[in-house]
Amino acid sequence: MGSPNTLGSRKAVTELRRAGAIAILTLASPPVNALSEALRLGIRDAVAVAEADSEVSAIVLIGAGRMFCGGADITEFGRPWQGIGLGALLDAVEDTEKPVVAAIHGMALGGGLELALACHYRIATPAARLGQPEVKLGLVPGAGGTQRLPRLIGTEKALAMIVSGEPVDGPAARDLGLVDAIAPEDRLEAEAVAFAERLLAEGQGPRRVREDDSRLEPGRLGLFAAAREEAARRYRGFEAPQACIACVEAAGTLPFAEALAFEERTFFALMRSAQSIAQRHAFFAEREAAKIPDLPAATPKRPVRQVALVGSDLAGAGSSGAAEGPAARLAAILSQDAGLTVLRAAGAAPPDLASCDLVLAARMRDLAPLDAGPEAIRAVAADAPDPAALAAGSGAERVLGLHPGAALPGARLLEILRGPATAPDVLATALGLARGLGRVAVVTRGGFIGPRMLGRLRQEAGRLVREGASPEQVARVLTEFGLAAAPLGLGAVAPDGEPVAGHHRRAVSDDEILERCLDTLVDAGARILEAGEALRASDIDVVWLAGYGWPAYRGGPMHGADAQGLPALRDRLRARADSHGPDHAPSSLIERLAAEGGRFADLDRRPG
Ligand code: T1G
Repeated sequence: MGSPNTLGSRKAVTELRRAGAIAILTLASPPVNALSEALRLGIRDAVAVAEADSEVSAIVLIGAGRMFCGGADITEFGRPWQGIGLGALLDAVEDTEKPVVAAIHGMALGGGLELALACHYRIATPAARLGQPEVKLGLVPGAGGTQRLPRLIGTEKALAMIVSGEPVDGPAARDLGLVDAIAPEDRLEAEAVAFAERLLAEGQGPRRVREDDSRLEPGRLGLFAAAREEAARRYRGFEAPQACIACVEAAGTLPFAEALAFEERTFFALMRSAQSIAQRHAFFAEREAAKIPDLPAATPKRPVRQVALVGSDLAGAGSSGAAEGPAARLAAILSQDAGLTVLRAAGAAPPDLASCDLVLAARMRDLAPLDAGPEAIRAVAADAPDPAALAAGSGAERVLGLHPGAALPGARLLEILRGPATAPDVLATALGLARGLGRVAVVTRGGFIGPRMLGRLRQEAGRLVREGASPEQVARVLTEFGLAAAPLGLGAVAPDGEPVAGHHRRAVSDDEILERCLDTLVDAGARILEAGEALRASDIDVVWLAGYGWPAYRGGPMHGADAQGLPALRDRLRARADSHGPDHAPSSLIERLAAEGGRFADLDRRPG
């Protein structure tokens, strides 16, 4: 045994070696060892080979590259398991007669952790991250995680991990009993082999999680009711958290095999749900947004160590609790989340800017009279910078726009407005800044996506108030949809223009308010898209998901419009243009896609 395990014409995705009596099975399917059909078959075949080899007494399972395993292959979702189902594979691993030790570094997420749970022993590095993030994709763990994890670490702790989707690191995993030992990064394989050899020396065989119910806590009165109540409060509108609770509860009420079947039925039902489709769309959309077609990944970045904030966008500057504008908020984010030194030069004579790598201005005009260093990047962080000004004057190649999205807790967007002259390395530096901040970058042209669309939404809300809706009603409808109305300036909407005289005011239904607000938002996005100012429709979704509090289970405004169908949207906008004026007319992109039976997603053409 020594040649990598190959599956016919398939690229080798597993490798089987031997160290004495220990078989080492390596998952080798970059970039994240996702459990694709090929990898599942590869593991099945390699385990069978090791099982049949009389010179092998134990098996170590380890991941090549950056991690153990990033989970099931999300690109395969939407159809039944091909080749061998993940659950069936894990049952086969757990059934082996020779002890299997999972050696975990980097990530063991979703199906990756479930694979480790089906092994008989687990060791991990200190920096390893072990979790069941399926709930963030609108799913439940679908390969035994809701059944094995509670048996290994107890029902309450398993509930917390599965419902939150948050991973734990190596030491925390050991404290939970999720792993048996911690091994240093550079000795993981050797430590796993030594661990297996000790098992053999001690006469230890397979230790199957499914056979030990002692840590289940079915009788914990109120545990599940409390979990349901907490999930309903924290994840309002999401279906998956409640489904996770039901599956974990089944671990304590049904025999293992029946509970596994319940979990799998729940998993596939959620996989077909609109919420999970939206959350998987969001997952891939965020990763697509980082891909800028004309910017090679190797483009050099400039160092950013010191930032100066010039001008001031503190509304009511100086007053306590002044509402901070995007520039001030971004300066605070750069200081708090990236640890950069930020020199504030609001009003007073600006400090020595020559030492600043990045000058952040609240308005374009604050950038003009600057004696910033010749290499400093100059960024404007205003809602509506004049795109022409981005290209004016000398040094335009070092000018761009940056916008942190709405002032919302959890916002993790950095919109990057690329000027006509912005140089590649300056754009690459901004993308690197976003990564350093742990924020999702979306690159746009012509103007920021979020503020422009939010402006159209506020305008439509104002029209609705002018026609008879109350500001409170508009705020309630948008809040019930899942938006944080008040931080988006939709909490107390002023009428857009003169309110219609008393007797002309009319009752406006909640449905009309929501429909008109969403339709207007989508049309605004479509106009940005058809102007070539957003690279993808999914980028627009990412702006709203990461920067304006759009509920993840709805996938973003453009995804929602695709799901509802563009012909119906076109017809509503046309009808509204007839009744309310040409401003409501559908963009030509919506007209074209509706006529072709197309979707915004067709413009993006990617998996998921
Ligand atoms: N399936 C398919 N592709 C994946 C993938 C996955 N699970 N994870 C990542 N990718 C792709 C990603 O799209 C990108 O592709 C590349 O890998 C690098 O990813 C049955 C049902 C693991 C922490 O939810 O959280 O198991 O853009 O840029 O920043 O119970 O990827 O290069 O073409 O994010 O180093 C559960 C999802 C699945 C983890 C690595 N697993 N992945 O982060 O790289 S459901 C997850 C992540 C499941 C079972 C259930 C992150 C990462 P491209 P990346 P990264």
